Amino acid sequence: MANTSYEHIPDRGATAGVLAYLGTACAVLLLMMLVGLLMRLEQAQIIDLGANWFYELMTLHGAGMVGIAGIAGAAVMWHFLRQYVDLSPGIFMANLALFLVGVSMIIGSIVFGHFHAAWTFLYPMPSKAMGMWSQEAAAMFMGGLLVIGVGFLLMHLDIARAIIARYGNFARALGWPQLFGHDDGNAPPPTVVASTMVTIVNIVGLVVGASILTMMLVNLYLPEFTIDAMLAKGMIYFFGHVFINATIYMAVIAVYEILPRYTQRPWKANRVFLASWSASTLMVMFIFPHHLLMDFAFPQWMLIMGHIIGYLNTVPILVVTGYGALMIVYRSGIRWDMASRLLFLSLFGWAAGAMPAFIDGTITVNYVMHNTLWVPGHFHTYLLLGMVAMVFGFIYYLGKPAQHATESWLDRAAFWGFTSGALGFSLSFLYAGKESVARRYAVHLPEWLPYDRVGSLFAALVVASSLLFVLRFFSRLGAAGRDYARAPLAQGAMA
Ligand code: HEM
Ligand SMILES: [Cu+2]
Repeated sequence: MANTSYEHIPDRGATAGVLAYLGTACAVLLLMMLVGLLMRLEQAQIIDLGANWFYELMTLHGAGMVGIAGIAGAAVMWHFLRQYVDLSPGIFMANLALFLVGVSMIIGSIVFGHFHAAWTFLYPMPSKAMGMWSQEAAAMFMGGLLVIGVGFLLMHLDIARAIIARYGNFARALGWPQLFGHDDGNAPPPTVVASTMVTIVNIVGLVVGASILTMMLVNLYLPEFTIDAMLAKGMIYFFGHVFINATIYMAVIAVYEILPRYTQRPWKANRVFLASWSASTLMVMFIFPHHLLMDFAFPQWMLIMGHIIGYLNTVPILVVTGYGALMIVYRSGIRWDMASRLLFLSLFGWAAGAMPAFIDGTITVNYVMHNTLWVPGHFHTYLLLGMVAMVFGFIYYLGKPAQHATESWLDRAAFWGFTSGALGFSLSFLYAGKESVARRYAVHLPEWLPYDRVGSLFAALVVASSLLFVLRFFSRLGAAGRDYARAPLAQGAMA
């Protein structure tokens, strides 16, 4: 049984760059989780920071989490993509350096400048602070986002260059010859298809995001340069939607690469797989109006487009990935360890988190649900139980000292703590949303407090379990004699 030898599919091992990304991701993720816990405790009226601090923390948490999800996703993608194409480690590190500069600017703008217009920095709020923060604080925040965006843009341009050098063009990297012509079985591997999709959509998204940030920075100092508020909102949500969605499309590469290593069954990009990824490449860019369904001033066709494409895009990648994973695992004699468990959990979390969005993407439902905690319920489910679980799974995979190394009860306790904590925490948001509890409110009505208190308990469980995951990672990093830079799993298999 359990013939899980890895030597047929070697992994070149994590580079120092990937480890630096993951170290940064773990540290920032934990910090932002603590910030989230503080917000929830404030809503539960267990602590009393005051409304201003709540909105400052909300701005920090939103921007920090979205950014760190991008960094963690990029680490997964870069680690595996470099097996197929020739990526530049220098540019990869430049992105991390720019990220750290941008994060410092953002933290400075919030902690010292008290900026709190949320990570969505909706025009014209940053420049109309009514004395709550200075122009410089707003400029620091938006400048910080711009610096981070430039770093990601550089990284994606390098990835685009490397993919085109190897495959000729994006159409071939997406497997179009096999999709539309004769399927000769030589479609690019799933990692290349996914990376191509993410690179296309993120380059477009980041250019749009950088454009609106630049326009708003100009407006900050030259108020006579005004911007159409609807256009600004559309551009911000286009960028924000694409960027946060891209994080899960990067992280899912861990599932495509790691489950086959565990089961010795390759994950082939068949026609259905290729069709799903190509379709989503377009759809991810056209569904952003699902954030704008309440804006009656937007052209109606855009809202209807958001509704319909929102429905359509929920299905394809999720289904091919979920079905593919079941087929790979079914009767494979897979050895369940922390990595494979977390990856499997992540597919459940992703699927479960997509459902509330599907419901909220219905225009008539959206009028009632959109500004409630239903929406944070949706995205915390797919980001925490989906995206973050994928990243922790990847980290456990990299850190496994040998193929048959056993895990301690503490790891398993952390797994169950994380799973039940994240489920309970997300459900407390969803249930509150169903009860019409407003989103982004520092102060809650007395009848809302029970959900907030239950949510806080589960949130604390998530933080504690994540801390155990991260401590395990750092202790393995520090352990003498363990060299991550040499493929740990491939070696374990030969031992
Ligand atoms: C222990 C884990 C976490 C806790 C306790 C937490 C807590 C919170 C709370 C209380 C809010 C405000 C909800 C509201 O009243 O509107 C929030 C918003 C948010 N969270 Fe989290 N969160 C956690 C993990 C995450 C993760 C992993 C991500 C993304 C990868 C994330 C991304 C966001 C975003 C984007 C917002 C929206 C901010 C806004 O409305 O401007 N959170 N979170
Ligand atoms: Cu969206």
